[in-house]
Amino acid sequence: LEIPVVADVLKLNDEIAQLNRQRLHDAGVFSLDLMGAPGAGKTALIEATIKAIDARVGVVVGDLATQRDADRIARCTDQVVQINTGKGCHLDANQVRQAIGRLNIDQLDILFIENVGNLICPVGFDLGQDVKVGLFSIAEGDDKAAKHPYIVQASDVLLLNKLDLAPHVSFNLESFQADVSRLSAAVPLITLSVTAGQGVDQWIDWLERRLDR
Ligand SMILES: Nc1nc2c(ncn2[C@@H]2O[C@H](COP(=O)(O)OP(=O)(O)OP(=O)(O)O)[C@@H](O)[C@H]2O)c(=O)[nH]1
Ligand SMILES: [Mg+2]
Repeated sequence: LEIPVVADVLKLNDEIAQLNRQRLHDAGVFSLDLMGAPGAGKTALIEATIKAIDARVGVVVGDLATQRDADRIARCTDQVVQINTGKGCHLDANQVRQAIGRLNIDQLDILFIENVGNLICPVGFDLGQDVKVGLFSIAEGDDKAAKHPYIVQASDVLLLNKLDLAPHVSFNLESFQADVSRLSAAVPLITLSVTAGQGVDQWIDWLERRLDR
């Protein structure tokens, strides 16, 4: 008896992700999958980026419930779609495919995909993005890179937010940086405070350099 074994449960997701990638490339859109813990500042980063960059930005935002993030982002761009995942802890390629269908992607230069606040589940799912961005904040503690190695290793750039809170939380930056370099020697780490506007220019520089490529 030959028992069928399904080895690659992600195969369908990856195929749809590839279609998303092709569609976005055909439209000349650079796309980012923004991953990070709940409250790390993902939406705040997107808002600040739209204000700072000279480019047309669309946003797909995933949350279990509510359209609060989309309501915030709608003040910066009308190209925004909210996905409610229910009990789902991450976005998948098919949800993103449907969201892209609601956007005017031919009119965009950049697409941000704000993933569900979670350091674990979003890592394994290709959405069709060009780059994955991992966002931490110092309020979460300096051990989070070491405790969540896969997001560190899957990210093309890492951001460490809420530096303005440094006087109020104990956070050993050298220890965090050492964990990051051990896990992913080449990944750039940009420290910033989105609300204080500190370091945002370095993030914009990184993004513009990627856009130029
Ligand atoms: N002190 C400080 N607060 C910040 C900073 N960036 C974001 N916040 C605050 O952190 C809270 C969460 O920010 P959001 O942008 O909603 O975070 P998020 O990652 O999108 O959260 P979820 O979508 O719920 O996972 C808000 O109250 C922000 O104002 C920062 O640089 N410093
Ligand atoms: Mg958010």
